[in-house]
Amino acid sequence: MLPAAQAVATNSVVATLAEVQELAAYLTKKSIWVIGGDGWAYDIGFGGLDHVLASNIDINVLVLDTEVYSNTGGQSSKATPTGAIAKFATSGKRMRKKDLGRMMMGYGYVYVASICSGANRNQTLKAMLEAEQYPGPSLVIAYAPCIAHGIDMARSQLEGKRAVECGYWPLYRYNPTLAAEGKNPFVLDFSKPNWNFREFLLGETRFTALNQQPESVKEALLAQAEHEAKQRFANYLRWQADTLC
Ligand SMILES: Cc1ncc(C[n+]2csc(CCOP(=O)(O)OP(=O)(O)O)c2C)c(N)n1
Repeated sequence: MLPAAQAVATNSVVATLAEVQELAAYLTKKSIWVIGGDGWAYDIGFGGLDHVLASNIDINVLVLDTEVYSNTGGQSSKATPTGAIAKFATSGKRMRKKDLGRMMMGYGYVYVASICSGANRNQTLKAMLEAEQYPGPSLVIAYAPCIAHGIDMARSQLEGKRAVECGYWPLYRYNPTLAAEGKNPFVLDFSKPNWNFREFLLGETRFTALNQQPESVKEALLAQAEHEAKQRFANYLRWQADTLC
């Protein structure tokens, strides 16, 4: 842009543009980050989020996914997983968590990452840097253990680690730049889960509250939650193996 302006500049503008040229090293790339919760991203702000991510602009979105509307007292959102107790889902959510990352990967030109700092700081950093560097829209979904989960918040990083290890929360990066290089854009960042899934769920009061339900209901919801997580992991393995993603 500057050389083109210099080519047509006259009079005092020439000196001004020369000064701009001299100071060019100080003109850094503007980094734009939008930060919001799951209630906003998955539900009430989804139309806007979808519109922005479907655009061609270089913008980054970080979703702090507490899996409930935390600020207003823990109402269930579309990010709330099967079986979790929340307001408006007081007997345990009956439907699965919306897969926002998968939806946005469908565009093919949106950078998408699922992260959890308690489980893997290196992957968290990598994803944030890649999102920043990607010259289009980026979405980073971060697992955010919350007081509404009924855990000891002093150990929230450890809870995140457990969530990843048992297959509850996935770590992945989908980078359209790799596809442009003929490579698979989908990278799975966690190895085979230990599937201590139930143990993990029953360590949080949002799931132990299912004890108030008939045993058959509790059992069905816990089994459904685990089945969905296994299905999701199987999908990730397929995508990772797929060279034509
Ligand atoms: C369109 C709209 N509807 C409702 C509200 C009221 N409101 C304020 S904060 C909030 C909860 C947001 O939850 P989430 O996005 O998950 O963020 P968290 O509180 O978990 O950080 C709601 C519903 C709002 N601000 N805007």
